Amino acid sequence: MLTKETLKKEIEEALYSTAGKSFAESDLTDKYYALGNVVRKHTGKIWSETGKNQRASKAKTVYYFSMEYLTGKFMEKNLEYLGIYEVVKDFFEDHDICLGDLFDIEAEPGLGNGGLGRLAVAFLDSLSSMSMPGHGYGLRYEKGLFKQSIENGYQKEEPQNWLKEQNIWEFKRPSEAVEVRYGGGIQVIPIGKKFTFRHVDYSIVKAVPYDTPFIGYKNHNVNTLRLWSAESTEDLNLKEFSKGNLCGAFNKIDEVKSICQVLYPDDSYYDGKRLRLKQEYFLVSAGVQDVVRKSVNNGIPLEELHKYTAIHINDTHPAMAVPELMRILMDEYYMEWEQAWKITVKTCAFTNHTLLEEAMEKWDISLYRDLLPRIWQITEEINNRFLAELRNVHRITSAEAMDKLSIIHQNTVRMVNLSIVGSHSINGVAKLHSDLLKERELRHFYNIYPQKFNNKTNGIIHRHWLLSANKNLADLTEDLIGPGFKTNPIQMRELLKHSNDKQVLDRIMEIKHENKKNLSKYIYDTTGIKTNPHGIFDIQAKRIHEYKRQLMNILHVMYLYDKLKTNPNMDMVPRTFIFAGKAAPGYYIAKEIIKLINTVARVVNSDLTIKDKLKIVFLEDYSVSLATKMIPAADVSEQISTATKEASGTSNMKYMMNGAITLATLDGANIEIMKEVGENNIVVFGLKDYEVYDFYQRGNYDPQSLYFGNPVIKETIDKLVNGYFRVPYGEFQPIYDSLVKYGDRYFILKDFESYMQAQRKIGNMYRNKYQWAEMSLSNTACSGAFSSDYTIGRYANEIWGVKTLTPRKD
Ligand code: B1N
Repeated sequence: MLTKETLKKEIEEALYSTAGKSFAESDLTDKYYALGNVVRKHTGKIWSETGKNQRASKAKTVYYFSMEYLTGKFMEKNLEYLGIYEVVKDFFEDHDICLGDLFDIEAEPGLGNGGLGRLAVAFLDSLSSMSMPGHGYGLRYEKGLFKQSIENGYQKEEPQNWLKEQNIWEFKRPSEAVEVRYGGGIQVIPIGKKFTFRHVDYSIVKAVPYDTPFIGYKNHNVNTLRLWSAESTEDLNLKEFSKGNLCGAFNKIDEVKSICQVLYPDDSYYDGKRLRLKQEYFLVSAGVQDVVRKSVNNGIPLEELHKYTAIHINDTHPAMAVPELMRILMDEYYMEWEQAWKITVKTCAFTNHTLLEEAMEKWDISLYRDLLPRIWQITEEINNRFLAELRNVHRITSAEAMDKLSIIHQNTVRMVNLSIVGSHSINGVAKLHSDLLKERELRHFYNIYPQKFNNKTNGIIHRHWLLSANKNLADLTEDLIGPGFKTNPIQMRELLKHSNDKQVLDRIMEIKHENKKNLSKYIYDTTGIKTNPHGIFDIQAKRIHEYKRQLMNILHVMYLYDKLKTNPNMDMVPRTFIFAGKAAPGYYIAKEIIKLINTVARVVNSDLTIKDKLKIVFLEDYSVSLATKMIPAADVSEQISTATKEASGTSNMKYMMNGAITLATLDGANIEIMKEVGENNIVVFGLKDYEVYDFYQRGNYDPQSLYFGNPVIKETIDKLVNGYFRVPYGEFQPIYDSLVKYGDRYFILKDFESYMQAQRKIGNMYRNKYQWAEMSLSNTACSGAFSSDYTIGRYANEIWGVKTLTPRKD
């Protein structure tokens, strides 16, 4: 047990060693680093014990390969999970220091774009909190996702330099560096009747690991997130230097450094860039080499690798783990193809995160072959053998089926196909999404490998989104049903027993009101906009993407504004519509949508005639920290993607847990949210998945008839181009055209009427305070099912074969 007295001593010692200052001399930043060092020390021992325990048991271990990790800040979480939050808080309060100010000093590593990267962190959190041997591999990008600011309504991007100050949580491990090879050619060397392959003339990049401890929740278990960083090898410098070619030497160093310079800012979009391919192979090669080396060092026979090790491929970005493992087993351990292939397939598992065609990775053969000649050779051989299997085992004769299935197709390598062929499991991330994979997008694969397909609905860290982000709601929950839900969140259902207790319902509304006041203050401090916490806070915070339909949301706001203008005395619950989210820097229409939201906001917020009944806010630079402020303050959660487009969504679950009412299309995990909470506690609208597919198949969607046939729609949309918002002529023409001229790809006009109706329903429901509070309570109560602990339980059982390993205290 850490007492205040020992903590005082430890912080003082840490201050002397890290800052060379006494407590009295030190500033807040010094204290942050000192506290960080104390946490490091306490973590280190458990970390080392966890490692020893995992190695000694030889328990099956999963390695999660992901190009993205959205960790959020660590300090608060680490204190909480180590069980020392209260004593640290007391200590600093004695010195009139608020812990929140200390937490603010930490830079947030934005090493991900959105849901996919946050999910990876949720999984590491759950693995560690359930004492399962599971570790993450990723890249240590020097610049995370760009920092967003809004200037004159437009998004501006700046590099996000999270490593500018020292990162207290990482441990560099130079002695565990490995070499990654690019370019060159392959020599075939006959040995007797066989061949071996020798990679020659390649260039080497050194992959140096930086480890971050992932602490489990009060369970004496610490796993590892290992992020690789690129460094040039010394002899490379020396060779060029000795040739007197200084420039050349530096150019090469720059080229090497560029690999981990920056995270690609595209969410659900494939760009086909050479540097991205280099990054992906860097992660895969360093990671798989590390997995094999650890296994060999721990005395694991490689013939049985799959019994001890699982490799998880998070979307197709690390799909080259398949040929890379083949390469290592064959070229470095002299295994035969057949044996290496069996082991590889049994080791690897793959998650698909999207059906969007534009997100599918298809590498140009020439790029792939030139950069990774041996990986290309192996990929080609995998495909040849796969095509033979299709003909000889599965008796496939249809050219169409062969065409769909082939890994190599029209001069590209299709990474989804490679991932499926090379894995024993493929899963989608929500029930609808997994069904659509089986029935539609990947049906040809499902026909030959039905046993590989399964669903694993996403989850969220309830410890973060409830226990930490909404302490008052967590405390109320504990008062009502005891503390069991903290480690077994499904118990939150017991809250339902209190749905008719007016005192409880009053408390629920009070807590929400407090949270809204806090967000209101943040909004005022950062934007100068005054918002009314007595009205509805309606939030849509996520990446800006056409399929997520922020455009439909703002069009509805434009319609409401118009109604208020014609009738300023209209009886309406005051509403604040809050947006946040980044657009990919090259995604023109998404950036125009940001401009539109800010334009409408400027006009509406400054219009005194509507008497503060309507406010619009765009909060800049959305991040895990900002989400943590916003989500507990939401009355309404906008989850309005075009059906079939959002694979799962995860913010939908976070809002639900915080008692917001979801305004939802029947897409992704919204459907499962509805099943859990019941149809009366969610508001759904819009086209269903099969109706969307029906329009595609018949090709008969006609937005123009809706535009010309419905005066409300026409008048609203015309405001984009008729000067109403006083923007330069033509500013929003591309948005207008996307709806009226280019076929409205995301069915905004089709769903608009039913969306407006749903919004009206929300407004009416909010007037009945107890009815609303009861719905809110039901949402929180039923959200426990979406804890990532349960998701990880299912991955562990049904895919990886990983089990809880009781922590051992030495
Ligand atoms: O993954 C999340 C899901 O909840 C979301 O519905 C889904 O959109 C998201 C290429 C992606 N799918 N694909 C990506 C990200 C970056 C990139 O370069 C694709 N992100 C998702 C978690 O399952």
